[in-house]
Amino acid sequence: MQALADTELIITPAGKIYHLDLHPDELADTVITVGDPARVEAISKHFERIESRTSHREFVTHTGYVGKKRLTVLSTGIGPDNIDICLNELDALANIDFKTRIPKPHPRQLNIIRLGTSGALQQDIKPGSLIVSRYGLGLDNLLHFYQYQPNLAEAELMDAVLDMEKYVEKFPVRPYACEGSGALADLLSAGGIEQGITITCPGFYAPQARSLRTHARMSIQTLDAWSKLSYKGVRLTNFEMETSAIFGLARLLGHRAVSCNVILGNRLNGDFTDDPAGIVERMIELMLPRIAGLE
Ligand code: R1P
Repeated sequence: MQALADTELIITPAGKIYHLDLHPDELADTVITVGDPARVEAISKHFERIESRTSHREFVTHTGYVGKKRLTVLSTGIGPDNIDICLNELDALANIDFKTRIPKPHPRQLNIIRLGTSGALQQDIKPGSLIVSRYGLGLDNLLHFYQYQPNLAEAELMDAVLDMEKYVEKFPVRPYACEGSGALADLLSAGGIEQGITITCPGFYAPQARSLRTHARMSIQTLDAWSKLSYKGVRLTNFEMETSAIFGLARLLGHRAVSCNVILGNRLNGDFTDDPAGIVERMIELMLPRIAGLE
């Protein structure tokens, strides 16, 4: 196999991957991703020991231990374009030899777990609720740039989307469906947390049906109509800006991924939490022991 060119795999003079500014040794097998750089510290303050701390652009990374479990927590910043960078660079750290610049013969599988915030797309999902994404529906286009072979569930979910398009207004862009890890979703959703289908949007305003001084092409009424979408008893639950891209790239690269989001607001009835920091902290306190217990 040919070595990857300097412009293909960019390694800094310090031997670190270009954007994340991490050395391969600084990566644990289980990676928690968050959007907000401040949430990295909110998670690593629960670590018993922190091995390394790195900060470059919006990418803040802490690696340390909860009990015997080594964890990396990384902020991705906002949006699927950053997920393209983060997932490819995490995989390069795990699976490319930085000396020879050649992919290693036996790839290492990472657990990639997003702990995020999100808007609800069902009337009955209240702010403060947790949703574990079982599937992603990407409106963000990222996976369209990759050669991607949908699995059976993804093909069937897309059939359900195409069926709905017969009577519900189409999304302004062609969606793609991505499946997360069922095993990780079951682990994080234990105790009755709902597993859902999560829409990933390429922006916060018009792509999430918000019109301040512009006019969004997709309305809340359209989203309300799409809330009838379901696949194998899993309904459309929420939207945010990273999950589908994480699921798609993780599957392409052979990693396991899941996404757990706390609901800040309900977009169908306008309810918004009065304690955003508190509900994020409660998600972290509930999820961290589950993640630390992963085999
Ligand atoms: C938008 O405010 C951001 O918040 C949500 C969205 O996905 C987007 O990244 O997630 P985080 O709180 O994890 O950033």
